[in-house]
Amino acid sequence: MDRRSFIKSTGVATLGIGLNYSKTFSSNIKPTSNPVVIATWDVKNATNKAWDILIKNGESLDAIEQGCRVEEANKDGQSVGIGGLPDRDGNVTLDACIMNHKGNCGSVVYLKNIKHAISIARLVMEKTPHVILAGDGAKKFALSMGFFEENLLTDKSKSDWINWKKNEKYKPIINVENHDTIGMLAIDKNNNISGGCTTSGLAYKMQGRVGDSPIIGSGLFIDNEVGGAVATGLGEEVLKTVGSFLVVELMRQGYSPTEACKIAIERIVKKPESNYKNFQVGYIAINKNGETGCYAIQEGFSMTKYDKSGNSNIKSLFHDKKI
Ligand code: SD4
Repeated sequence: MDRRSFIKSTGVATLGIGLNYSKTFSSNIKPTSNPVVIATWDVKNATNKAWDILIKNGESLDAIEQGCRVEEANKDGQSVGIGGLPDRDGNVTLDACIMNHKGNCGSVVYLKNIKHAISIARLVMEKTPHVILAGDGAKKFALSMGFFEENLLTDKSKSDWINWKKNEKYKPIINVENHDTIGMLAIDKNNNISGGCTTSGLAYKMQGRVGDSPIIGSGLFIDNEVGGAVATGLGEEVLKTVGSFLVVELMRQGYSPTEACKIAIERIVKKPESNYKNFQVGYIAINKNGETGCYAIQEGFSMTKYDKSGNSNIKSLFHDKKI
């Protein structure tokens, strides 16, 4: 492929920007808007909790963990923590990961009966020589760290599952109740960026299925010199394009957070035989300057942002709209 067709295919031409590596971020850049926290979907309680920590000079990693825990403890959220919709056999299984400004990360997959998956992911990062713990091993580790088991299947999620079983049709739902997997990114007053992602995954998935959310590079990626990104939506499509890593690498090339998210979404949309009209993927991103952005395939995605001007929910641009 020559340079012209490469530029065209990556969407650079559409955006009217060249591949200008001289724009590469330098750690000398002094952010002006910090602290900032952003999260996928409409989760103002979660960003509020994170902001409380950031504004008191707290570390972005603590803000991320505590912010994500708010949604994990919310029984009404049916795609994260307690209350999450189960797999097709009735098991609520959680996936989560966390990454800090030093490039360290931890993750849990297929975790059962422990609601604060994000905290277990952090402990995997801090207390073990590993990055990912799965299933029974993840639970055993959580119990050894003082966490306790509880039933995560609420009456509401159980009755939704029983209704679903009448037809057993598996179709990922677009924009579940505007409030889905939580992905969160924060930059603190010391200009350090961290991120986290926590979910019960897709409703009625096959037993054993793991999505993008706990996979570093797909569901989440942080590079403290450049920025961070996190994904929500149909995890299989994010995994196939290593979406969050892609967004961060695009920001490294000089793209704004919104532009980077847009190009990563187009990577999915333009795949051969892509049936993107049937599913949703959304990205949010933050760069070292504290600038933020988001982009999705379908209308209906949003990002919650808490910065010095307050806590607000911002509608995302989506595939058919030009930026
Ligand atoms: C997954 N990406 O397990 C998650 C689910 C999600 O909005 O984000 N839903 O594929």
